[in-house]
Amino acid sequence: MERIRCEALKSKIMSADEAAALVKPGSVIGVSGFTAVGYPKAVPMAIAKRAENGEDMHVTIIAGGNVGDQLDGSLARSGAMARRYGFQGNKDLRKLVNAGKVQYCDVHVSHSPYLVRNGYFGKIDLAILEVAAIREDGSLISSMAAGMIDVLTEYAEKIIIEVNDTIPLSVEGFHDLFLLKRAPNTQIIPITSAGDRIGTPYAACDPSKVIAVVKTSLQDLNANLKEPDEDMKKIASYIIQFFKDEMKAGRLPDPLPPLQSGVGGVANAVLEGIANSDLENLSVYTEVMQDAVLSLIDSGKVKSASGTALTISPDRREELYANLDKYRGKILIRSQEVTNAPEVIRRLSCIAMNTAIEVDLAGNVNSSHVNGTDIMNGIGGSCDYTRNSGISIFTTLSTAKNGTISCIVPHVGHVDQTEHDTEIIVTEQGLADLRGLSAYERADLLIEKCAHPKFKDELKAYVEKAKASGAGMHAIKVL
Ligand code: 0RQ
Repeated sequence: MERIRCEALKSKIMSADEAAALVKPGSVIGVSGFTAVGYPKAVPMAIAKRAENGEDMHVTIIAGGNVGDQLDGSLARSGAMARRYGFQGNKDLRKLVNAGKVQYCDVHVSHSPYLVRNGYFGKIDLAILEVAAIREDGSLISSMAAGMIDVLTEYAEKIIIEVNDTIPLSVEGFHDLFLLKRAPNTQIIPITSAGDRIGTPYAACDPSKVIAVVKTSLQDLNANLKEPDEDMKKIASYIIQFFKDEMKAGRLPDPLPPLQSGVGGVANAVLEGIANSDLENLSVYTEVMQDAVLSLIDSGKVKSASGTALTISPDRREELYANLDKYRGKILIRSQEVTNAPEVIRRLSCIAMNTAIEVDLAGNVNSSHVNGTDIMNGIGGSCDYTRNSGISIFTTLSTAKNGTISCIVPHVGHVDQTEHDTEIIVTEQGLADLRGLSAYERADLLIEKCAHPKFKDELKAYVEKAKASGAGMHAIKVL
C-alpha cells in the first residue's frame, strides 16, 4: 500500500537537504521518537550539514525521550544544537552538556507534552516527525514510538514529515492516541486496565501546516541489550521471590498489577526472569517496551502490554517486523502523556521497577548524574512511575566501575527520587524492603542486604559516626 496517501501533500515531497533549507536558525523544534526509535533522521543530518558548512543554526530540540545518533549526535557534534529538552542518551551530546556547550533541561516524560501545550517552551516553530505513513486526510500513522507526536502536530506552527519505508506498514492499528486538552478542560484518562483502547490509531495532522515531506530508508540506531549476566539474574530472582511473598501475605493481588520496567540491561533481565518464572496472568503498563516484553507475550504470561515505544534490539527487529501481526491486539503504543500519566499509574497500582546509578542510606536515589554534577542520561519517566505506583522498586548493581565504587553511598550526589517515594531496593547482594522504616533502620537494612561486602564496614562506620555526632536522629547527618 502507498505510504503517502494524502494528495495535497504529494506536491510537498522533496529531498532532506531541500527540507532542511526551510529551517530557520534559532528555531524551536519538536521531534518525534522515543528511546532511539521513530525519530527523524535525514532532515536533522541535513541541518547538521548546514552548521558544518559554517551557518549558526543554534536550534532548540524538544524530544519526548532519547533519540538516535543521526539526530542528537549529528546536531550536537556539528554545533547546530544550542538547547535540548527531554531525556537524552547520546555520548557526544552528554559530553557537550557536561562541558556547558549545550544547555540541557531534563524534564519528566509525562510533563513534556504538558509544557509544550501550555507554551512553557515558547512557540514551537517546527515539528520534524518520522512516520510509517500519511493517511488520505493528512493524519499520521506513527512509528514504533508515539512519544509526543500528537501534541506536536497540534501545537507546532509548521511540520516536516519523514516517511520511513523501513517501518512496517503493519504497525497501522497498534497506536492508541488520546490528546489531552488544556486545563480547565483536561479530560479524565479512562484507562482501567493496560489493554484499554481509548483513542485513535493515528495522530490528527492539518496538511496545511506541512511544509515538506521527505522519503527515507534510514534505520533506527538503538543498541542491542546486554545479555542477562549472573548478577542481573540474581536481581531478577530476588524480585520474583518478593512478589510471591507479597502475594502470599495478601499485600499484592494475584494476578499482579501491571508491571512497569525501566530502560537498560538490568531492567530487561528482570522481565526476562519473570517470563521464565511461574508467575501468570500478567500485564505491562510501561513507558518503554524492550525485548523482554515480546518474551512475556510469547510465553503467554502477558495478554496485553502498553507503552509509548516498542524498542526492540536490532538483532530481533527483523523477526519482529516480519511477524508484527502476531502481536496485534496485545501491544498498544500510546502517547507518552498517557503512558506516564500519574492518574493512570496510581489507578492501576503499577509495580514500578527502575534502575539507579546510586542509592543512599536514607533511600534517596540518583538515577541521572555521575559524580554529582555530570549528567548520564536524565530522569526519563522514572519519577512519574516511582511517585505514583503501587510499589516502587529500584535495582542497581552494588558496585560500579569494576567494583571500585559502591552504589550504596551515605548520601547521593544528586537526588532524583526521594526517600519518600522509593520503597524496595535490590542489588545482586539482596533486597531491602524500606517500607515503614525510620532513617537509621533504613540505613542498617540497606547495608545488610544491598551493599557489597567490601564496602560494608566503611558504611557502618559512617552510620556510627553520624549517630555519635549528636545530630537529630530523623535523618543521617552529612559528615
Ligand atoms: O557507565 O557507560 O561508561 O560504562 O553508568 O550503567 O550499569 O550500564 O546501567 O544501562 O542499566 O543504565 C540509571 C543510567 C542505568 C539508566 C541508568 C555508570 C556505569 C555505566 C550505565 P559506562 P549500566 P544501565 C523509565 C526509566 C534513568 C531513566 C529511567 C537510566 C553507566 O537506567 O538512564 O530510569 N535511568 N528511565 O559504569 C559512577 C556509579 C555508577 C556509575 C553506574 N555509582 N558511579 N558511574 N555507573 N553506576 C523509562 C525511560 O524513561 C526511558
